[in-house]
Amino acid sequence: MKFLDQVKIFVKSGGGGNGCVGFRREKFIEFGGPDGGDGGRGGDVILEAAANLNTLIDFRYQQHFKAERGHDGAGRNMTGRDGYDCIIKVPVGTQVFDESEETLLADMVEPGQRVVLLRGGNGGWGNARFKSSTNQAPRHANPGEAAEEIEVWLRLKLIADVGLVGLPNAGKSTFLSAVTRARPKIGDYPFTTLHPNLGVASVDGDEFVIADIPGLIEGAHEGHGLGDRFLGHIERTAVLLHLIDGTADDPGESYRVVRHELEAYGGNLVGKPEIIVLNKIDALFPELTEEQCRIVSEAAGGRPVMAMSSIAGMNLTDILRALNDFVKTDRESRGFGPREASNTGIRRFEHLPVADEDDGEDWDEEEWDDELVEEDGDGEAHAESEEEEGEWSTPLNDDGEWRP
Ligand SMILES: Nc1nc2c(ncn2[C@@H]2O[C@H](COP(=O)(O)OP(=O)(O)OP(=O)(O)O)[C@@H](O)[C@H]2O)c(=O)[nH]1
Ligand SMILES: [Mg+2]
Repeated sequence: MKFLDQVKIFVKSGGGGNGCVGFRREKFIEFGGPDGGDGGRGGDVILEAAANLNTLIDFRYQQHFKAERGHDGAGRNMTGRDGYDCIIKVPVGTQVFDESEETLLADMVEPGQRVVLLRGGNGGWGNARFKSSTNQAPRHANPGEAAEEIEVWLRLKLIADVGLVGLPNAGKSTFLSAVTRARPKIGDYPFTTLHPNLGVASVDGDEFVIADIPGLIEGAHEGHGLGDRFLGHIERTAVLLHLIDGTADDPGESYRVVRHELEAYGGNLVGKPEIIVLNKIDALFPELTEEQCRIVSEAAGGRPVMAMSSIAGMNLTDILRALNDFVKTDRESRGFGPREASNTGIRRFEHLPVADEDDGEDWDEEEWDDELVEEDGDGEAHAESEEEEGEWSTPLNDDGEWRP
């Protein structure tokens, strides 16, 4: 299918942090009791519908998304920090399917809508939780809940913002290929384009989707040429870009023919904003360009006519800007914010840069060391005996260093 943009991504939630087995040890305090803290919760994987994204292009560069693991608990009843969520921004209109591509898991229709795709694992309990009257020194802590991982398909149905109309050979496909990365077929014969093409253009940091459809000829509404059945693809666009071949003998007539077909089609196409552009001016002397523009303008009831050349790259930016103004106004009237270039869309974690996965060791070891030395003085806080050290964890190792 032409209009479907789809990608497969791998997502993994954060596992829970492990509970800690620890005992309170202080000079002159006997039987300090268990004080191992719980592990933190792992981060969720969350999808968020972003109004300022258009395409799934970002997912070409990154397909693996992982939330952060919960940090392990520690001695002195310290609970491990929760892992950060992984928030994946997708364009509004994205559907999420499971690996088989059949079951719909989520439908992202509202800007700002959030769906939790995977939940992070719970943290394990530390040994302080297991203390009871019959077991006052439990040497057992729970491990954190395991992470979940799945592969899902993201599917986006593109909706065009700008529709290209004009007679065959007006240069619609050439324009699309000049301002977007789309590579439609181009030829100097009518009806080169047999099915619609889409491309994403960007100007001044904004992006919009342009649809190139087969050319219209007189009687298209009666089925002449390829007919007007492709006009349905541009019914929901914000603006039409009407291209006219500047080398035509009577560009005014070209304009009228296409307008007439749009009228006959209905669907409020004639009521849409229209930008009229005389194309191929690289092949014309300046005086002739002016003359042709005047003729088209007259046919269009005195409306302004712009001039450009897709092949020579003349005035393309001006035209994109003019289109962008209409697209932005239309989007604002529908409650969407302005669009931005999409490659800024993915943020793995909302608050912090990504911690290196799994080990959970992002604290400053020296800082911890100082504190411990101060309170514990001579480094008494060691495991009770050599054999026990292997079995359970204590916040300090033999050298009195912090060991999570
Ligand atoms: N000199 C000149 N030729 C152009 C320009 N733009 C398009 N052409 C030529 O015009 C011819 C038709 O271009 P297309 O882009 O295929 O026209 P189209 O409107 O898509 O035509 P259909 O798909 O048949 O409706 C090609 O030979 C292009 O090279 C231009 O700016 N200057
Ligand atoms: Mg074409």
